[in-house]
Amino acid sequence: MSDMFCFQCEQTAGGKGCVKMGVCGKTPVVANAQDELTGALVGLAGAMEGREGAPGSERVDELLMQGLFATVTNVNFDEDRIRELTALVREEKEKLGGAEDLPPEKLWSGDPDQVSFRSTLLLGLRGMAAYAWHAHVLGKKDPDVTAFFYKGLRAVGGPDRPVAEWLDLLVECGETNLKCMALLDEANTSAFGQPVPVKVSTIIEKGPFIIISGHDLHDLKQLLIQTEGKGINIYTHGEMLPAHAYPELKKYPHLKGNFGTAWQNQQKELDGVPGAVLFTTNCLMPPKPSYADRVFTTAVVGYPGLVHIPEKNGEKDFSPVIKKALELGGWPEEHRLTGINGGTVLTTGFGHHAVLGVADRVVEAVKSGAIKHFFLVGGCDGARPGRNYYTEFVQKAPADTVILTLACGKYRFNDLDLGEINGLPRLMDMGQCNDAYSAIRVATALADAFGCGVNDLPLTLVLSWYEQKAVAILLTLLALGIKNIFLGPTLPAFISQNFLDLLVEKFAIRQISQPEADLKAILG
Ligand code: SF4
Ligand code: SF3
Repeated sequence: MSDMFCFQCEQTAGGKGCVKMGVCGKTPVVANAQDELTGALVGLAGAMEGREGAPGSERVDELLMQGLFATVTNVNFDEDRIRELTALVREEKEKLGGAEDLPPEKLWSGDPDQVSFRSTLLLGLRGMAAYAWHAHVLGKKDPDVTAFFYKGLRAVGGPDRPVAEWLDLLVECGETNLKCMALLDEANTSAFGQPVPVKVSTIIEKGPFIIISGHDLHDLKQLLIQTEGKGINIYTHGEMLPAHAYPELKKYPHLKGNFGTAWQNQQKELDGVPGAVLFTTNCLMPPKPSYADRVFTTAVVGYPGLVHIPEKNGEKDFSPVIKKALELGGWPEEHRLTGINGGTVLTTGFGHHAVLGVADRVVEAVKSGAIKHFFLVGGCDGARPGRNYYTEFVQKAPADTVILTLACGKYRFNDLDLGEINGLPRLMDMGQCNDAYSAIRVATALADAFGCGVNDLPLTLVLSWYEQKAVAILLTLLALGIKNIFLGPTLPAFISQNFLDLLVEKFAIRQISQPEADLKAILG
Protein backbone atom coordinates (compact mmCIF):
# COMPACT_ATOMS: atom_id res chain seq x y z
CA MET A 1 0.00 0.00 0.00
CA SER A 2 1.40 3.40 -0.92
CA ASP A 3 0.76 6.50 1.19
CA MET A 4 -0.21 8.61 -1.84
CA PHE A 5 -0.03 8.56 -5.60
CA CYS A 6 0.94 11.40 -7.88
CA PHE A 7 2.74 11.28 -11.21
CA GLN A 8 1.64 14.55 -12.70
CA CYS A 9 4.94 16.38 -13.03
CA GLU A 10 8.32 15.86 -14.62
CA GLN A 11 10.21 15.39 -11.33
CA THR A 12 7.99 12.54 -10.13
CA ALA A 13 9.87 10.00 -7.98
CA GLY A 14 11.89 7.48 -9.99
CA GLY A 15 10.19 8.70 -13.18
CA LYS A 16 7.16 6.65 -12.11
CA GLY A 17 5.20 8.27 -9.30
CA CYS A 18 5.49 9.81 -5.84
CA VAL A 19 4.14 7.25 -3.39
CA LYS A 20 5.67 8.14 -0.02
CA MET A 21 6.13 11.89 -0.29
CA GLY A 22 6.12 14.34 -3.18
CA VAL A 23 9.52 15.29 -4.57
CA CYS A 24 7.96 18.78 -4.69
CA GLY A 25 7.34 18.65 -0.92
CA LYS A 26 3.66 17.68 -1.15
CA THR A 27 2.80 15.43 1.80
CA PRO A 28 0.60 12.31 1.51
CA VAL A 29 -2.08 14.11 3.55
CA VAL A 30 -2.20 16.97 1.02
CA ALA A 31 -1.94 14.64 -2.00
CA ASN A 32 -4.88 12.59 -0.71
CA ALA A 33 -6.88 15.74 0.09
CA GLN A 34 -6.25 16.92 -3.49
CA ASP A 35 -7.48 13.59 -4.86
CA GLU A 36 -10.59 13.94 -2.71
CA LEU A 37 -11.11 17.46 -4.04
CA THR A 38 -10.77 16.15 -7.60
CA GLY A 39 -13.31 13.41 -6.85
CA ALA A 40 -15.71 16.06 -5.51
CA LEU A 41 -15.21 18.20 -8.64
CA VAL A 42 -16.12 15.20 -10.80
CA GLY A 43 -19.25 14.77 -8.65
CA LEU A 44 -20.17 18.44 -9.02
CA ALA A 45 -19.66 18.34 -12.80
CA GLY A 46 -21.99 15.32 -12.86
CA ALA A 47 -24.62 17.05 -10.73
CA MET A 48 -24.56 20.04 -13.10
CA GLU A 49 -25.31 18.01 -16.22
CA GLY A 50 -28.04 19.82 -18.18
CA ARG A 51 -27.84 22.89 -15.93
CA GLU A 52 -24.60 24.45 -17.14
CA GLY A 53 -24.82 28.04 -18.21
CA ALA A 54 -28.11 28.52 -16.30
CA PRO A 55 -28.44 31.65 -14.14
CA GLY A 56 -26.38 31.28 -10.99
CA SER A 57 -24.04 28.68 -12.47
CA GLU A 58 -21.10 31.15 -12.40
CA ARG A 59 -20.36 30.15 -8.82
CA VAL A 60 -19.96 26.52 -9.90
CA ASP A 61 -17.82 27.56 -12.91
CA GLU A 62 -15.51 29.38 -10.49
CA LEU A 63 -15.26 26.43 -8.12
CA LEU A 64 -14.34 24.09 -10.95
CA MET A 65 -11.54 26.41 -12.10
CA GLN A 66 -10.26 27.04 -8.57
CA GLY A 67 -10.42 23.38 -7.59
CA LEU A 68 -8.51 22.23 -10.67
CA PHE A 69 -5.98 25.08 -10.39
CA ALA A 70 -5.31 24.33 -6.72
CA THR A 71 -4.05 20.84 -7.60
CA VAL A 72 -1.48 22.00 -10.17
CA THR A 73 2.10 21.24 -9.09
CA ASN A 74 3.65 23.76 -6.69
CA VAL A 75 0.44 25.70 -6.13
CA ASN A 76 -1.15 24.67 -2.84
CA PHE A 77 0.46 22.64 -0.07
CA ASP A 78 -2.08 23.60 2.61
CA GLU A 79 -4.38 20.78 3.70
CA ASP A 80 -6.85 23.14 5.40
CA ARG A 81 -7.27 25.27 2.29
CA ILE A 82 -7.76 22.19 0.09
CA ARG A 83 -10.37 20.83 2.54
CA GLU A 84 -12.17 24.20 2.61
CA LEU A 85 -12.40 24.13 -1.18
CA THR A 86 -13.66 20.54 -1.10
CA ALA A 87 -16.34 21.51 1.43
CA LEU A 88 -17.50 24.37 -0.84
CA VAL A 89 -17.63 22.02 -3.82
CA ARG A 90 -19.71 19.51 -1.84
CA GLU A 91 -22.02 22.24 -0.58
CA GLU A 92 -22.81 23.28 -4.17
CA LYS A 93 -23.30 19.67 -5.14
CA GLU A 94 -25.79 19.14 -2.30
CA LYS A 95 -27.77 22.18 -3.43
CA LEU A 96 -28.15 20.46 -6.79
CA GLY A 97 -29.57 17.36 -5.19
CA GLY A 98 -26.22 15.67 -4.67
CA ALA A 99 -24.25 13.18 -6.70
CA GLU A 100 -21.55 10.76 -5.66
CA ASP A 101 -17.96 11.98 -5.54
CA LEU A 102 -15.60 9.92 -7.64
CA PRO A 103 -13.72 7.70 -5.14
CA PRO A 104 -10.11 9.01 -5.26
CA GLU A 105 -8.63 5.53 -5.89
CA LYS A 106 -10.54 5.45 -9.19
CA LEU A 107 -8.39 8.30 -10.48
CA TRP A 108 -5.15 6.40 -10.81
CA SER A 109 -6.07 2.70 -10.94
CA GLY A 110 -7.14 0.24 -13.60
CA ASP A 111 -5.93 -0.66 -17.06
CA PRO A 112 -2.64 1.28 -17.67
CA ASP A 113 -3.76 2.76 -21.00
CA GLN A 114 -7.10 3.86 -19.58
CA VAL A 115 -5.32 5.44 -16.60
CA SER A 116 -2.95 7.16 -19.00
CA PHE A 117 -5.66 8.71 -21.19
CA ARG A 118 -7.81 9.64 -18.19
CA SER A 119 -4.84 11.25 -16.41
CA THR A 120 -3.71 13.18 -19.48
CA LEU A 121 -7.18 14.65 -19.80
CA LEU A 122 -7.36 15.54 -16.10
CA LEU A 123 -3.89 17.14 -16.14
CA GLY A 124 -4.74 19.10 -19.28
CA LEU A 125 -7.86 20.38 -17.51
CA ARG A 126 -5.78 21.40 -14.50
CA GLY A 127 -3.38 23.38 -16.67
CA MET A 128 -6.17 25.06 -18.62
CA ALA A 129 -7.97 25.97 -15.37
CA ALA A 130 -5.03 28.14 -14.33
CA TYR A 131 -5.21 30.12 -17.58
CA ALA A 132 -8.99 30.35 -17.43
CA TRP A 133 -8.72 31.71 -13.89
CA HIS A 134 -6.30 34.49 -14.91
CA ALA A 135 -8.70 35.51 -17.68
CA HIS A 136 -11.63 35.27 -15.24
CA VAL A 137 -10.11 37.71 -12.74
CA LEU A 138 -9.79 40.17 -15.63
CA GLY A 139 -13.49 39.72 -16.38
CA LYS A 140 -13.13 37.49 -19.46
CA LYS A 141 -14.76 34.16 -20.06
CA ASP A 142 -15.47 31.93 -23.03
CA PRO A 143 -18.51 29.62 -22.80
CA ASP A 144 -16.70 26.89 -24.77
CA VAL A 145 -13.84 26.89 -22.28
CA THR A 146 -16.21 26.81 -19.30
CA ALA A 147 -18.28 24.02 -20.86
CA PHE A 148 -15.24 21.84 -21.42
CA PHE A 149 -14.38 21.80 -17.71
CA TYR A 150 -17.73 20.08 -17.12
CA LYS A 151 -17.44 17.74 -20.07
CA GLY A 152 -13.83 16.87 -19.32
CA LEU A 153 -14.44 16.20 -15.63
CA ARG A 154 -17.41 13.97 -16.43
CA ALA A 155 -15.21 12.01 -18.83
CA VAL A 156 -12.52 11.70 -16.13
CA GLY A 157 -15.16 10.20 -13.81
CA GLY A 158 -16.82 8.15 -16.55
CA PRO A 159 -16.28 4.55 -17.64
CA ASP A 160 -13.33 3.21 -19.63
CA ARG A 161 -13.69 4.04 -23.30
CA PRO A 162 -12.17 3.11 -26.66
CA VAL A 163 -8.83 4.74 -27.55
CA ALA A 164 -10.38 6.72 -30.42
CA GLU A 165 -12.84 8.35 -28.01
CA TRP A 166 -10.07 9.32 -25.63
CA LEU A 167 -8.07 10.81 -28.48
CA ASP A 168 -11.09 12.87 -29.56
CA LEU A 169 -11.43 14.16 -26.00
CA LEU A 170 -7.73 15.02 -25.78
CA VAL A 171 -7.84 16.85 -29.10
CA GLU A 172 -10.91 18.75 -27.88
CA CYS A 173 -9.02 19.62 -24.69
CA GLY A 174 -6.14 20.95 -26.81
CA GLU A 175 -8.47 22.95 -29.05
CA THR A 176 -10.27 24.36 -26.03
CA ASN A 177 -6.98 25.31 -24.40
CA LEU A 178 -6.10 27.27 -27.55
CA LYS A 179 -9.34 29.21 -27.08
CA CYS A 180 -8.45 29.65 -23.42
CA MET A 181 -4.97 31.01 -24.21
CA ALA A 182 -6.52 33.34 -26.81
CA LEU A 183 -8.97 34.50 -24.15
CA LEU A 184 -6.15 35.19 -21.71
CA ASP A 185 -4.19 37.03 -24.40
CA GLU A 186 -7.25 39.18 -25.03
CA ALA A 187 -7.72 39.69 -21.27
CA ASN A 188 -4.09 40.68 -20.71
CA THR A 189 -3.71 42.91 -23.75
CA SER A 190 -7.04 44.68 -23.28
CA ALA A 191 -6.20 45.39 -19.63
CA PHE A 192 -2.49 46.18 -19.98
CA GLY A 193 -1.85 46.95 -23.66
CA GLN A 194 0.16 45.08 -26.30
CA PRO A 195 3.61 44.03 -25.03
CA VAL A 196 6.47 46.17 -26.35
CA PRO A 197 10.02 44.71 -26.34
CA VAL A 198 11.94 45.96 -23.32
CA LYS A 199 15.27 45.40 -21.59
CA VAL A 200 14.88 44.44 -17.93
CA SER A 201 17.54 45.07 -15.32
CA THR A 202 18.59 42.48 -12.74
CA ILE A 203 20.05 45.01 -10.33
CA ILE A 204 18.15 45.37 -7.07
CA GLU A 205 18.31 49.00 -5.95
CA LYS A 206 18.83 49.83 -2.30
CA GLY A 207 15.77 50.27 -0.10
CA PRO A 208 12.57 48.31 0.59
CA PHE A 209 11.29 45.99 -2.10
CA ILE A 210 8.71 43.35 -2.94
CA ILE A 211 9.32 40.41 -5.26
CA ILE A 212 6.23 39.17 -7.08
CA SER A 213 6.21 35.68 -8.61
CA GLY A 214 3.78 33.64 -10.67
CA HIS A 215 1.61 34.42 -13.67
CA ASP A 216 -1.14 36.74 -12.42
CA LEU A 217 -0.72 40.20 -13.99
CA HIS A 218 -3.90 41.48 -12.30
CA ASP A 219 -2.33 40.87 -8.88
CA LEU A 220 0.80 42.73 -10.00
CA LYS A 221 -1.29 45.71 -11.10
CA GLN A 222 -3.09 45.85 -7.72
CA LEU A 223 0.25 45.64 -5.94
CA LEU A 224 1.74 48.43 -8.09
CA ILE A 225 -1.21 50.69 -7.28
CA GLN A 226 -1.07 49.94 -3.57
CA THR A 227 2.69 50.56 -3.33
CA GLU A 228 2.69 53.83 -5.29
CA GLY A 229 4.51 56.62 -3.46
CA LYS A 230 5.49 54.36 -0.55
CA GLY A 231 9.20 54.16 -1.38
CA ILE A 232 8.96 50.45 -2.21
CA ASN A 233 10.35 48.98 -5.41
CA ILE A 234 8.76 46.00 -7.15
CA TYR A 235 10.74 43.22 -8.85
CA THR A 236 9.32 40.43 -10.94
CA HIS A 237 10.34 36.82 -10.41
CA GLY A 238 10.03 33.72 -12.63
CA GLU A 239 7.00 33.83 -14.91
CA MET A 240 6.22 37.45 -13.96
CA LEU A 241 9.18 38.77 -16.03
CA PRO A 242 7.12 39.44 -19.21
CA ALA A 243 5.00 41.92 -17.20
CA HIS A 244 7.65 44.59 -17.86
CA ALA A 245 6.61 44.68 -21.52
CA TYR A 246 2.97 45.66 -20.90
CA PRO A 247 2.53 49.47 -21.17
CA GLU A 248 -0.06 49.65 -18.39
CA LEU A 249 2.31 47.91 -15.98
CA LYS A 250 5.60 49.34 -17.24
CA LYS A 251 4.31 52.88 -16.67
CA TYR A 252 4.81 52.49 -12.90
CA PRO A 253 8.34 53.77 -12.21
CA HIS A 254 8.66 51.58 -9.11
CA LEU A 255 8.38 48.41 -11.25
CA LYS A 256 12.16 48.23 -11.38
CA GLY A 257 13.45 44.95 -12.69
CA ASN A 258 13.63 41.20 -12.29
CA PHE A 259 14.87 39.19 -9.33
CA GLY A 260 16.58 35.82 -9.75
CA THR A 261 16.02 32.97 -12.16
CA ALA A 262 13.50 30.12 -12.47
CA TRP A 263 11.42 28.58 -9.68
CA GLN A 264 13.72 25.70 -8.72
CA ASN A 265 16.40 28.16 -7.57
CA GLN A 266 14.14 30.02 -5.13
CA GLN A 267 15.29 28.30 -1.93
CA LYS A 268 18.83 29.47 -2.70
CA GLU A 269 17.97 32.88 -4.17
CA LEU A 270 15.48 33.86 -1.46
CA ASP A 271 17.68 32.68 1.41
CA GLY A 272 17.79 35.61 3.85
CA VAL A 273 16.38 38.06 1.27
CA PRO A 274 15.64 41.46 2.94
CA GLY A 275 12.39 41.95 1.02
CA ALA A 276 8.83 40.59 0.94
CA VAL A 277 7.85 37.94 -1.62
CA LEU A 278 4.36 37.39 -3.04
CA PHE A 279 3.42 34.18 -4.87
CA THR A 280 0.40 34.60 -7.14
CA THR A 281 0.57 31.12 -8.73
CA ASN A 282 3.02 28.26 -9.18
CA CYS A 283 5.82 27.59 -8.69
CA LEU A 284 6.04 27.86 -4.90
CA MET A 285 8.57 25.62 -3.14
CA PRO A 286 8.46 24.80 0.58
CA PRO A 287 10.03 27.95 2.07
CA LYS A 288 13.14 27.70 4.23
CA PRO A 289 13.04 29.11 7.77
CA SER A 290 15.53 31.82 6.72
CA TYR A 291 12.86 33.56 4.64
CA ALA A 292 9.48 31.90 5.41
CA ASP A 293 8.38 34.90 7.53
CA ARG A 294 8.48 37.16 4.45
CA VAL A 295 6.68 34.98 1.92
CA PHE A 296 3.00 35.67 1.20
CA THR A 297 0.52 33.79 -0.97
CA THR A 298 -2.63 34.86 -2.78
CA ALA A 299 -5.36 33.39 -5.05
CA VAL A 300 -5.33 29.57 -4.89
CA VAL A 301 -1.70 29.39 -3.76
CA GLY A 302 -1.12 28.17 -0.23
CA TYR A 303 1.42 26.80 2.20
CA PRO A 304 0.87 26.09 5.89
CA GLY A 305 2.10 28.93 8.10
CA LEU A 306 2.47 31.52 5.32
CA VAL A 307 0.27 34.63 5.41
CA HIS A 308 -2.41 34.43 2.73
CA ILE A 309 -3.87 37.55 1.09
CA PRO A 310 -7.53 36.78 0.38
CA GLU A 311 -9.84 38.52 -2.04
CA LYS A 312 -12.82 40.40 -0.67
CA ASN A 313 -15.45 41.74 -3.08
CA GLY A 314 -12.98 41.62 -5.93
CA GLU A 315 -10.33 43.55 -3.96
CA LYS A 316 -7.12 42.44 -2.30
CA ASP A 317 -5.41 44.27 0.51
CA PHE A 318 -1.66 43.84 0.22
CA SER A 319 -0.85 45.89 3.36
CA PRO A 320 0.73 42.94 5.22
CA VAL A 321 3.16 42.49 2.30
CA ILE A 322 3.88 46.23 2.20
CA LYS A 323 4.40 46.38 5.97
CA LYS A 324 6.86 43.47 5.82
CA ALA A 325 8.84 45.06 2.97
CA LEU A 326 9.14 48.33 4.92
CA GLU A 327 10.19 46.47 8.08
CA LEU A 328 12.90 44.51 6.25
CA GLY A 329 14.16 47.64 4.53
CA GLY A 330 15.99 45.97 1.63
CA TRP A 331 19.72 45.83 0.96
CA PRO A 332 21.69 48.88 2.16
CA GLU A 333 23.43 49.13 -1.22
CA GLU A 334 22.63 48.18 -4.77
CA HIS A 335 22.55 44.38 -5.08
CA ARG A 336 23.66 42.69 -8.29
CA LEU A 337 22.10 39.42 -9.38
CA THR A 338 23.12 37.75 -12.60
CA GLY A 339 21.40 35.22 -14.81
CA ILE A 340 22.72 31.67 -14.80
CA ASN A 341 25.24 32.51 -17.54
CA GLY A 342 26.44 35.67 -15.82
CA GLY A 343 24.37 38.16 -17.87
CA THR A 344 22.64 41.11 -16.18
CA VAL A 345 20.10 42.27 -18.79
CA LEU A 346 17.03 40.30 -19.87
CA THR A 347 14.91 41.22 -22.87
CA THR A 348 11.22 40.36 -23.13
CA GLY A 349 8.05 41.51 -24.88
CA PHE A 350 8.17 39.78 -28.28
CA GLY A 351 4.50 38.82 -28.32
CA HIS A 352 2.59 38.21 -31.55
CA HIS A 353 1.84 41.92 -31.94
CA ALA A 354 5.52 42.92 -31.81
CA VAL A 355 6.79 40.05 -33.99
CA LEU A 356 4.04 40.34 -36.59
CA GLY A 357 4.72 44.08 -36.66
CA VAL A 358 8.08 43.25 -38.27
CA ALA A 359 6.76 40.25 -40.24
CA ASP A 360 7.92 41.77 -43.56
CA ARG A 361 11.49 41.91 -42.32
CA VAL A 362 11.29 38.37 -40.96
CA VAL A 363 9.93 37.01 -44.25
CA GLU A 364 12.57 38.93 -46.20
CA ALA A 365 15.37 37.58 -43.99
CA VAL A 366 14.15 34.02 -44.61
CA LYS A 367 13.84 34.58 -48.37
CA SER A 368 17.33 36.07 -48.61
CA GLY A 369 18.76 33.14 -46.63
CA ALA A 370 19.87 35.35 -43.72
CA ILE A 371 17.61 33.32 -41.41
CA LYS A 372 17.87 29.57 -42.08
CA HIS A 373 15.76 28.18 -39.27
CA PHE A 374 13.58 29.13 -36.27
CA PHE A 375 13.60 27.22 -33.02
CA LEU A 376 10.98 27.60 -30.33
CA VAL A 377 12.99 26.61 -27.27
CA GLY A 378 10.68 27.02 -24.33
CA GLY A 379 8.48 25.62 -21.61
CA CYS A 380 9.00 24.98 -17.95
CA ASP A 381 12.27 24.92 -16.06
CA GLY A 382 13.04 22.38 -13.35
CA ALA A 383 15.75 20.97 -11.14
CA ARG A 384 16.93 18.01 -13.24
CA PRO A 385 20.64 18.33 -14.23
CA GLY A 386 19.83 17.30 -17.85
CA ARG A 387 18.04 20.61 -18.31
CA ASN A 388 21.32 22.33 -19.22
CA TYR A 389 20.54 20.71 -22.60
CA TYR A 390 18.45 23.79 -23.37
CA THR A 391 21.31 26.21 -22.59
CA GLU A 392 23.69 24.23 -24.76
CA PHE A 393 21.15 23.88 -27.55
CA VAL A 394 20.71 27.65 -27.72
CA GLN A 395 24.46 28.30 -27.48
CA LYS A 396 25.20 25.81 -30.24
CA ALA A 397 22.39 26.83 -32.59
CA PRO A 398 24.07 28.29 -35.73
CA ALA A 399 24.33 32.08 -36.10
CA ASP A 400 21.80 32.10 -38.96
CA THR A 401 19.03 30.72 -36.74
CA VAL A 402 16.52 32.54 -34.54
CA ILE A 403 15.44 31.37 -31.07
CA LEU A 404 11.90 32.14 -29.95
CA THR A 405 11.27 31.37 -26.32
CA LEU A 406 8.61 31.52 -23.59
CA ALA A 407 7.84 30.40 -20.02
CA CYS A 408 10.32 29.92 -17.19
CA GLY A 409 12.58 27.50 -19.10
CA LYS A 410 14.11 30.57 -20.77
CA TYR A 411 16.09 31.43 -17.63
CA ARG A 412 18.52 28.77 -18.83
CA PHE A 413 19.67 31.17 -21.58
CA ASN A 414 17.81 34.51 -21.49
CA ASP A 415 20.84 36.36 -20.13
CA LEU A 416 22.92 35.41 -23.21
CA ASP A 417 23.59 37.98 -25.90
CA LEU A 418 22.98 36.13 -29.17
CA GLY A 419 23.27 39.20 -31.38
CA GLU A 420 21.05 40.14 -34.30
CA ILE A 421 20.26 39.15 -37.88
CA ASN A 422 19.49 42.13 -40.14
CA GLY A 423 18.56 44.14 -37.05
CA LEU A 424 16.25 41.41 -35.68
CA PRO A 425 17.31 39.97 -32.31
CA ARG A 426 18.28 36.31 -32.52
CA LEU A 427 16.66 35.61 -29.15
CA MET A 428 13.05 36.72 -28.70
CA ASP A 429 11.15 36.12 -25.46
CA MET A 430 7.46 35.86 -26.30
CA GLY A 431 6.30 35.85 -22.68
CA GLN A 432 4.76 33.41 -20.20
CA CYS A 433 3.83 29.80 -20.95
CA ASN A 434 0.30 30.88 -21.98
CA ASP A 435 1.96 33.10 -24.60
CA ALA A 436 2.47 29.88 -26.53
CA TYR A 437 -0.59 31.47 -28.11
CA SER A 438 1.71 34.17 -29.54
CA ALA A 439 4.07 31.54 -30.92
CA ILE A 440 1.14 29.81 -32.60
CA ARG A 441 -0.08 33.11 -34.09
CA VAL A 442 3.39 33.88 -35.46
CA ALA A 443 3.88 30.37 -36.87
CA THR A 444 0.48 30.48 -38.57
CA ALA A 445 1.18 33.93 -40.06
CA LEU A 446 4.58 32.78 -41.37
CA ALA A 447 2.98 29.69 -42.89
CA ASP A 448 0.43 31.95 -44.63
CA ALA A 449 3.19 34.27 -45.89
CA PHE A 450 5.08 31.34 -47.39
CA GLY A 451 1.94 29.60 -48.62
CA CYS A 452 2.71 26.40 -46.73
CA GLY A 453 1.60 24.53 -43.62
CA VAL A 454 3.16 25.09 -40.18
CA ASN A 455 4.89 21.69 -40.45
CA ASP A 456 6.58 22.83 -43.67
CA LEU A 457 8.12 25.94 -42.10
CA PRO A 458 11.81 25.99 -41.19
CA LEU A 459 10.66 25.85 -37.55
CA THR A 460 11.28 23.24 -34.85
CA LEU A 461 9.77 23.13 -31.37
CA VAL A 462 12.20 22.08 -28.67
CA LEU A 463 10.12 22.00 -25.52
CA SER A 464 10.79 21.50 -21.85
CA TRP A 465 7.93 20.47 -19.61
CA TYR A 466 7.44 20.27 -15.89
CA GLU A 467 3.85 20.84 -14.77
CA GLN A 468 0.30 20.58 -16.09
CA LYS A 469 0.08 23.84 -18.03
CA ALA A 470 2.73 22.31 -20.28
CA VAL A 471 0.41 19.31 -20.69
CA ALA A 472 -2.44 21.60 -21.80
CA ILE A 473 -0.12 23.39 -24.25
CA LEU A 474 1.22 20.14 -25.66
CA LEU A 475 -2.36 18.97 -26.28
CA THR A 476 -2.99 22.27 -28.12
CA LEU A 477 0.07 21.78 -30.34
CA LEU A 478 -0.99 18.21 -31.13
CA ALA A 479 -4.57 19.34 -31.80
CA LEU A 480 -3.11 21.79 -34.34
CA GLY A 481 -1.37 18.85 -36.01
CA ILE A 482 2.15 20.07 -35.22
CA LYS A 483 4.68 17.31 -35.79
CA ASN A 484 8.29 16.53 -34.93
CA ILE A 485 8.25 18.17 -31.49
CA PHE A 486 11.36 17.51 -29.39
CA LEU A 487 10.23 17.04 -25.79
CA GLY A 488 12.30 16.77 -22.64
CA PRO A 489 14.07 16.41 -20.41
CA THR A 490 12.14 13.15 -19.84
CA LEU A 491 8.82 11.87 -21.10
CA PRO A 492 5.76 12.05 -18.83
CA ALA A 493 5.28 9.13 -16.45
CA PHE A 494 1.53 9.29 -17.10
CA ILE A 495 1.95 8.45 -20.79
CA SER A 496 1.70 4.64 -21.17
CA GLN A 497 3.83 2.80 -23.72
CA ASN A 498 0.86 2.26 -26.06
CA PHE A 499 -0.13 5.92 -25.83
CA LEU A 500 3.46 6.96 -26.52
CA ASP A 501 3.63 4.66 -29.56
CA LEU A 502 0.52 6.39 -30.84
CA LEU A 503 2.01 9.85 -30.33
CA VAL A 504 5.18 8.81 -32.14
CA GLU A 505 3.24 7.29 -35.00
CA LYS A 506 0.80 10.18 -35.44
CA PHE A 507 2.98 13.16 -34.50
CA ALA A 508 6.58 11.95 -34.68
CA ILE A 509 7.11 13.35 -31.19
CA ARG A 510 10.52 12.50 -29.76
CA GLN A 511 12.57 12.88 -26.63
CA ILE A 512 15.54 15.25 -26.68
CA SER A 513 18.96 13.56 -26.82
CA GLN A 514 22.14 15.65 -27.08
CA PRO A 515 22.15 19.24 -28.39
CA GLU A 516 24.65 18.54 -31.20
CA ALA A 517 22.89 15.37 -32.32
CA ASP A 518 19.44 17.00 -32.25
CA LEU A 519 20.67 20.09 -34.10
CA LYS A 520 22.21 17.85 -36.72
CA ALA A 521 19.01 15.82 -37.05
CA ILE A 522 16.98 19.02 -37.47
CA LEU A 523 19.29 21.03 -39.72
CA GLY A 524 20.62 18.06 -41.68
FE1 SF4 B 1 5.48 14.12 -7.15
FE2 SF4 B 1 5.25 16.04 -9.01
FE3 SF4 B 1 3.10 15.04 -7.81
FE4 SF4 B 1 4.79 16.64 -6.47
S1 SF4 B 1 3.47 17.18 -8.21
S2 SF4 B 1 3.85 14.76 -5.72
S3 SF4 B 1 6.73 15.93 -7.34
S4 SF4 B 1 4.50 13.95 -9.16
FE1 SF3 C 1 7.39 27.59 -14.88
FE2 SF3 C 1 6.34 26.58 -12.68
FE3 SF3 C 1 5.87 25.71 -15.87
FE4 SF3 C 1 4.27 29.02 -16.81
S1 SF3 C 1 6.64 28.63 -13.12
S2 SF3 C 1 6.02 27.70 -16.70
S3 SF3 C 1 7.25 25.47 -14.25
